[in-house]
Amino acid sequence: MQSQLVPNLPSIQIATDVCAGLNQPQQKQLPSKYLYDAVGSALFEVICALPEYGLTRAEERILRQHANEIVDQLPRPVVVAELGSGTGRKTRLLLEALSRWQSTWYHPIEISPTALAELRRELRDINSVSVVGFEREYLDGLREAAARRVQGEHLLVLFLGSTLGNFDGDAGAEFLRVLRTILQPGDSLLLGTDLIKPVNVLIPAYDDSLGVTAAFNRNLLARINRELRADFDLSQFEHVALFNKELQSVEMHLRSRTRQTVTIPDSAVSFHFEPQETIWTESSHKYSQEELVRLAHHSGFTPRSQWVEPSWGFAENLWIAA
Ligand code: AVJ
Repeated sequence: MQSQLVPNLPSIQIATDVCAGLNQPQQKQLPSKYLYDAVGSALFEVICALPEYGLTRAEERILRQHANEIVDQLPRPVVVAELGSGTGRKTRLLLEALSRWQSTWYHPIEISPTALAELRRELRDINSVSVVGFEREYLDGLREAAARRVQGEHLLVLFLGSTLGNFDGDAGAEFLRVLRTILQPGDSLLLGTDLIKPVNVLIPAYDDSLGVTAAFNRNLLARINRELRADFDLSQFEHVALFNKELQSVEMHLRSRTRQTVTIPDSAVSFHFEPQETIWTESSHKYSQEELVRLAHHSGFTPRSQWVEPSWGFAENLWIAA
């Protein structure tokens, strides 16, 4: 396997985003993408192994059982771009299935250089795959990946793990619409989506008994301390998972135990917290079948096939750009 990385320039984006989020007058918030530094990514790996969090294992079961069937439905030859590379365990199943037909260019798109490096190691032994990773935001990376294809090649975009559900409100639909404009008719999207399920299953999945998800959430503050030299006292913020019925989303928050002030000296700012005030750190939307069909058409795709894991409730959707 051949592999290379297109790196990003170091940025002050995180400082800007943190200040903007903590300055929100109604509900303080922090972007969930910053949960995934080296520590956060390692904690997320542990979450995926927890009995309460069945999402990742459900998707892996679908791909293990149906990878050949999925690949057989794709227009080929195909170049693969993946939004958020994860560990590569799920991707490997698809790339191996593809290798029965072709050798493949694979473009993981990921803002975490550690995740990209681990992914390259994980896929090193698949001979028929050439990896060129982009350390970019999803749509910027996708534009670069799309620009590299040659006449006659189709693009397959992988967006697994129900990461789409982390876009709040209409942002997910809007994201898919923009994504579609980067594609050509006949290109495809393999979209992993967690399905609606009982609240008494969902809450433990995001508030597990070992406290791993709590650590994952609170690491966001630890990261801001590390990278921006802020002074969050981690013992004064607690993890909260709640279900927003109206939006059909699990929300993670960090709740201040007391009245307190947090300072980021490098940015010369401080933020005040009331007792019980929360920082909203992530939403994880759960999809219905009807919503998925609507979403596909609304964003310029035709649903082609769907594979459902019934015991947890997860759907892998293959959509073709109309
Ligand atoms: C990887 C973003 C899909 O929303 O379920 C897991 C992240 N957050 N536990 C999800 C997550 C808390 C996960 N995604």
